[in-house]
Amino acid sequence: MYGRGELMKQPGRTICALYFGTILVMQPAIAGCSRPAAYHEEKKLAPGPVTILPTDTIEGLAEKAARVVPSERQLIWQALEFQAFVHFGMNTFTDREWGEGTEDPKLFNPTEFDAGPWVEAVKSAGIRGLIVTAKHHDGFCLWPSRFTEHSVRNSPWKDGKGDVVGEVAEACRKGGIKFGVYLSPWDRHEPCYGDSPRYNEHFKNQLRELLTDYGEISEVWFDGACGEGPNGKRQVYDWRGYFALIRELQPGAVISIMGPDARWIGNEAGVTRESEWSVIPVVGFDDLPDEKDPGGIAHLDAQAQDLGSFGRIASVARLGGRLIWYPGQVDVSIRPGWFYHAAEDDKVKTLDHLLDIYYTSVGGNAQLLLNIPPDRRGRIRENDVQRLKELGDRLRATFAVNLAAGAKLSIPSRHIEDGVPDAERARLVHDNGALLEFEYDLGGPKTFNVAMIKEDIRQGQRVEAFAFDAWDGNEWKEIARGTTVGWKKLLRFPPVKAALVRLRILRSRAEPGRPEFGLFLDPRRGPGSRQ
Ligand code: FUL
Repeated sequence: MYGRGELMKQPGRTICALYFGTILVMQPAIAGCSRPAAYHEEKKLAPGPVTILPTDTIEGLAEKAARVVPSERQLIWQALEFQAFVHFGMNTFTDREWGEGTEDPKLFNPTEFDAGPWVEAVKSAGIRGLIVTAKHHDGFCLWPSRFTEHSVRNSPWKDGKGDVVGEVAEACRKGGIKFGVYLSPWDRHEPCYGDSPRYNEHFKNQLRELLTDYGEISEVWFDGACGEGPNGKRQVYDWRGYFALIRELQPGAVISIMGPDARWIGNEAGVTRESEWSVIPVVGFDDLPDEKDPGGIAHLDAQAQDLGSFGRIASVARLGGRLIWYPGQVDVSIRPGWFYHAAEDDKVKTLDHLLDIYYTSVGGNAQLLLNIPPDRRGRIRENDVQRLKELGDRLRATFAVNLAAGAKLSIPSRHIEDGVPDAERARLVHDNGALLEFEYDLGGPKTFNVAMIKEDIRQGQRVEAFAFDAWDGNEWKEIARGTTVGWKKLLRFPPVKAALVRLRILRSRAEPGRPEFGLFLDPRRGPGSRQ
């Protein structure tokens, strides 16, 4: 099934297979054509899973891969781009990363807790949502849950009348950012943990409290840690029941990591893959997470280097499975630990490091979830606050003016006619190897060192390779090239001065549509910068 595919005619387009199993869907006339509306009319776009089988042809697989699109909730989530993770709880007061569950609730006593400044600080970095650890593995609840004594209700903080989750939710709402919760299924305190049906009921009760008492919840973040309870038995989580409850009570909430809406990027260092796909093939037809495969549903190995290449799609199809829209989320801490430790006060990541993470995650078709842990006062430390502002200032200074806004776009055509034989068609790509070119006349010389390319992911993710060139007055000079684009691709390079630039789409799974394009100048990026 990996051989060259038969030429296959479909209404309005012709599909042919070219090099390395890459499939190109070519339009009879590319220039100026915009297929998205037609795809909708044909009801081809699929926000749900698309089945792939050993009987699928290469052409069929390419067509399927090109039409998987995000759900509405995934689209809203992707547009957030940058969120804050806030690890705060018992561990903040015991100087640990994982508590035992035996800690005395009286240890939880922030002296100057105020969620308002958390929200101000994260907003200064350009962050648009915040996820708080309502319950970490130690089982201590930051809200006064009716289903446990192990919570803020039995702490001295506000005489047991406080509610961290409630105050953070309120501050986010006031600040105009999204609010989400981390709820650890692994609970080292809860006595019924390990008695699977009972604990699942308990967990759903807690989930119900969070989903009903705090207004809109934009994301529920589950990690997959699992252990044995006091009865010596390993807990079996009722993922199906948890998901159903979330869909029922907060249909707009994205369920992340051990959930169907967003996958773990595969590391906690802020690193993305060169090719980051949101269309992911998964083996089999089981949608649930499995604790043996952290970071995803359907037995996905979220740490694998290749998650979405066409070769992988083809090998999954051989076993039978599905294509799902499953975008990556990059969770990384501003400090070495997830929780606050005074010993790490001088280990806050540098601005350059955070910029590297930003450009490769937000600018690499993933969402950035940057953890900022408050201290024992219940405040974000001054140097972390300062770093967040520096990051935001730098991003604002860079992205304030799009130098390509108003550029005149032209799309040189390849003049491909219907009925041209497959082999002939392959020769009809541009002389420079591009399937499709977009030329931008900037209306005069502009200096830039950042470029942005975006696909309209409502029509799927299609581009497999691209190059970006500038006209130096005599000839085209290639500035950068890359593979996937998706929601957003950001490229950094030494400053270039040019009046004419072009984007070459070198490989695409289907007609790529017209990308959104931007050019920017990061004014403070020195000539010695690494990229
Ligand atoms: C992991 C947890 O074990 C860590 O403590 C942290 O919360 C991280 C974000 O997820 O699974």
